[in-house]
Amino acid sequence: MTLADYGWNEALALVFAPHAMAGLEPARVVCELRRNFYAVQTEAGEVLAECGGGFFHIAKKSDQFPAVGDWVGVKKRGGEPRADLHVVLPRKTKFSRRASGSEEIEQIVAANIDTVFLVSGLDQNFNPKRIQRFLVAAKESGAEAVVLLNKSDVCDNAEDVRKEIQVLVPGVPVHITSTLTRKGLKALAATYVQPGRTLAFIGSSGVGKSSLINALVCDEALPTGEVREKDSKGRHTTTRRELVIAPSGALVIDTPGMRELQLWGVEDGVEDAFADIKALALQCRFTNCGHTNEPGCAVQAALKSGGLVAQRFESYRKLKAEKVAATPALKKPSALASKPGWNKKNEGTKPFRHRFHSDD
Ligand SMILES: Nc1nc2c(ncn2[C@@H]2O[C@H](COP(=O)(O)OP(=O)(O)OP(=O)(O)O)[C@@H](O)[C@H]2O)c(=O)[nH]1
Ligand SMILES: [Mg+2]
Ligand SMILES: [Zn+2]
Repeated sequence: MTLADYGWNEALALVFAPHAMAGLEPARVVCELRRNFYAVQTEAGEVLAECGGGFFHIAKKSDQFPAVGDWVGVKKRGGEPRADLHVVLPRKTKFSRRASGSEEIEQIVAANIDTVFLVSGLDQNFNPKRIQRFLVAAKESGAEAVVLLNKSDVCDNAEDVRKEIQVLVPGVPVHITSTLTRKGLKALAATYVQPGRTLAFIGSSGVGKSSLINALVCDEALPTGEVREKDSKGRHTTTRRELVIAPSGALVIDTPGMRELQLWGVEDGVEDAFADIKALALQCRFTNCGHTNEPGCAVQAALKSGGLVAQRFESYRKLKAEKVAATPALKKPSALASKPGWNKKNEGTKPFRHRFHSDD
């Protein structure tokens, strides 16, 4: 496996040149093991990289710390499969959420992704509002967003649901899949699973993210878990974000299920995800129109004529109203964004090279 297999190219090499001059070697973050420790892929193989004191000195904000998918500069320690992580290259895209907790901290779920799949289960766990939320975050990320409605085998009217969702998210591909019957998988693989492309799978626990990755690309490399029968809730089988390379050459990031997605830096994402409403708003008579009962409101007119679905407008309003700090002031760098979903009891006991199978 070379670094090119992980997506390294001439454009990146150009950006990296000054760091190479300074004696650093390029690498891609494939797993967040625990705070400040990352498994990174270098040209010569995978090593354990640590963000040391030097890194803390320059990285002040949470989003400056490495995330899975990042390109970084490391310096190997002589004779060991270990390295010090010195620098994170600018990101092409990043999928962020607000970290849980009271502080406003950006948590980067995955960096430098081309496509983000928002996976929902067509069982009881199904939630259209959540899809719209995820979509706003996806738009904000800069990556292409695709909605997957998985577990179609347990749903009698999957196509009706798909149409319903499609109306809510115009312009975004919405696919029906099943890892049991393999419905939709071939088309997905043909369209999205290509060498050098980085794909991320995001959604609630138990919707089938790891199953989809296995079925699509990875040949059972990732552990999957049962869902509870009574409420279809997952068991948080995947516990950390991890990038794996598929036989097809695609790079796939699996993520732990998120109960909820707290939006981060949402303003542009909302506007982009609701471009149709934005376009309507430009036609309102008043530039500061609140789209409630102002005269000449194009949004209300579209709602009346059926050109705009009421449920979609409602989501737009709710998401706009959500309080999100655009630029949080962090007191200390220890308020890390990139907290791995890391299992405490296993601290230090697992050799990191076995990480693919060690989360169960
Ligand atoms: N009926 C049905 N079950 C599925 C399908 N895909 C996955 N499952 C099952 O759903 C359960 C959860 O699947 P996982 O792949 O572990 O779900 P996940 O989204 O990775 O969950 P976390 O890792 O906990 O976030 C497993 O029992 C799978 O076998 C599907 O298409 N149809
Ligand atoms: Mg999983
Ligand atoms: Zn208006």
